[in-house]
Amino acid sequence: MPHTLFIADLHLSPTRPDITDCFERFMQQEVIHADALYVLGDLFEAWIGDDDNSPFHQQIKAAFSAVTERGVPVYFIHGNRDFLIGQRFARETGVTLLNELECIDLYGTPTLILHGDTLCLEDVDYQAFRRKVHQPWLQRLFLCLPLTWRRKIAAKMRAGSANANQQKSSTIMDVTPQEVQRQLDNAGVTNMIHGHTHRPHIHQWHQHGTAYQRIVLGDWYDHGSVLVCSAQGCDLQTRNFTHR
Ligand code: LP5
Ligand code: MN
Repeated sequence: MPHTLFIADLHLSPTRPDITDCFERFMQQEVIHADALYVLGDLFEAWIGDDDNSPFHQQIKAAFSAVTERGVPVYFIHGNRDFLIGQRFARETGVTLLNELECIDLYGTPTLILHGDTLCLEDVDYQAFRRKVHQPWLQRLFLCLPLTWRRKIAAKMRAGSANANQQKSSTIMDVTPQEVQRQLDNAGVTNMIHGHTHRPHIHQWHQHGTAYQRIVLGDWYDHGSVLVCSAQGCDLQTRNFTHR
């Protein structure tokens, strides 16, 4: 049956070969049979510039090229860890970079897709941080720095983030329901798919007699998380890290 796949929050890094193995298997065995793959951000643990062409990054890029060369389109929306993925990465992999918010036609159902960080408005510290690091001049400056410096700054940011997150309540780090509704209404659609919060679930609710659906993709920490959508609907599935 024709189907489209969605993933997010893999946080790929050389320190987690189990996640990389599962991702490569997924690309080679599943994505090649799909109509399309959407990666909704945080594919990498941290991305510090397309010029960081390490053997690990070459390996991941090869996995994308193998799929796109066989004619399966792959679309990417930036996450809060890899918002610096740029056109060079896109050229090298055949992946199409999308805007932070897109409306796609999913087998007849208009669906809003996004990473999900922009829905967490109660996390005011994060939103302030996001506004800063999304300034084009700051990104250009960062990308001019030597890779060793960039690696150190990214590590500091990751540590600062882990530390800050320990002080935040789980409500603050979840989406703000009013913002979900506002973005849906603004786009004039009833369906949304996102990641970021690491709380995989299919939420369904009614508002003024209209049915709404919000699908949250899971992270790839203990197992893979894959959303499979067809004309029949969407199914949130998991994948084992160890090959059985
Ligand atoms: O990522 P995660 O899951 O830990 O938490 C996110 C939010 N944190 C972030 C920060 C990223 O993890 C850092 C990624 C580095 C990317 C590569 C470097 C590119 C640099 C480009 C510069 C132009 O996104 C976290 C949210 C959480 O999701 C849930 O939504 O709460 O937000 C924060 O932690 C933000 C903090 O509240 C405030 C900022 C702390 C960062 C300290 C920076 C120190 C930097 C020193 C640099 C010299
Ligand atoms: Mn995220």
